[in-house]
Amino acid sequence: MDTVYTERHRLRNARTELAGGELVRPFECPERMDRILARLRSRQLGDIIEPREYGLAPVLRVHDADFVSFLRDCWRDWCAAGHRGEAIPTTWPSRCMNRLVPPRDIEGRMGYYCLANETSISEGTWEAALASVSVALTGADLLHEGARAAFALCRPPGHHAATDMYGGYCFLNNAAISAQALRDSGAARLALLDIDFHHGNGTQQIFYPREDVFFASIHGDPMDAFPHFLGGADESGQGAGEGANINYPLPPGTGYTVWSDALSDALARIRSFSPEALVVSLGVDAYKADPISFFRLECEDYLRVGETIGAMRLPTLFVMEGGYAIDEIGVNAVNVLEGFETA
Ligand code: Q9C
Ligand code: ZN
Repeated sequence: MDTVYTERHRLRNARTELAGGELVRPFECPERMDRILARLRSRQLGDIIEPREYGLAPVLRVHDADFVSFLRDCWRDWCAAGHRGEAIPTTWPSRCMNRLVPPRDIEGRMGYYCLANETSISEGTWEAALASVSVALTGADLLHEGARAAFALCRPPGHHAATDMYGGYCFLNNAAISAQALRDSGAARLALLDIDFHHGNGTQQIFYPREDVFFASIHGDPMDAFPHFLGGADESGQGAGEGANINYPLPPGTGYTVWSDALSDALARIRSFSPEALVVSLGVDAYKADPISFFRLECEDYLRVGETIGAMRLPTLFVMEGGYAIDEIGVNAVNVLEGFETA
């Protein structure tokens, strides 16, 4: 299968992540792509192609217009306010404050639109996020043009980004935007499978009321893991979308035996939904050595993951999400793709 990729991800090169009360170098860093590219090339998986240009229209099919303007202008407005560090909010509309109006002031706007402030906004973040969307959309186009599968090597990732919230290293929801684009180009029903270690709260929120898009996520139990405030087993969709959402929250220490039972169950549910295509949010942070996660998948397990997904025989778009064990990120991501191709 072919991979869509652009060097423009390097425009996202934040210096700071708020972690354990310190500002550290972000786990979500440009080298992640270098490692995956090196593995793709050594395994000769297919061609690596540049994304096409799309503009904002497909983004605005999923995200709120003022949120998109906020992301576009945030770095300029933050600098204009005289701040010297990277843009990090300090106040939120928390549970006891319900004036839910985006403020004028940049500090207020950041708090309004931020779901988690480990994620600094830095110069070039918007340009990289928009380029990452173009990677996913080009992958969707490849499927639309008849490819059985494509790999959108997106960075920054997207699955935590909701209609009007950024955070968790995500700004624009690449998987959701490309799924919506597939719907708009004629696919009547679509499924999203999220195998990143973290719950895909953004993707779930975007499609929660919808009956045309099924969402399944396997992730660390939100009682124990980020993003903490969504991702429970009782979240099954809303209104017409009731029954089109399923979560598999799993406990610390979960290994492949239990994890793959959840995968099989999710795929059985997806099969009965009979989608025309599948979008996989491909995070590989369920790996045992991931520095911020607590599952115990082995490198070889990712081959089985790919085979199991491939056995669905659906046109499949893989969209890169998380994975922070740099030394194995290439092997793990490409193992999924190679497993898929042997299925
Ligand atoms: N102590 C993705 O994998 N903070 N995002 C975790 C751990 C945020 C992960 C804190 C993790 C975001 C795309
Ligand atoms: Zn993750």
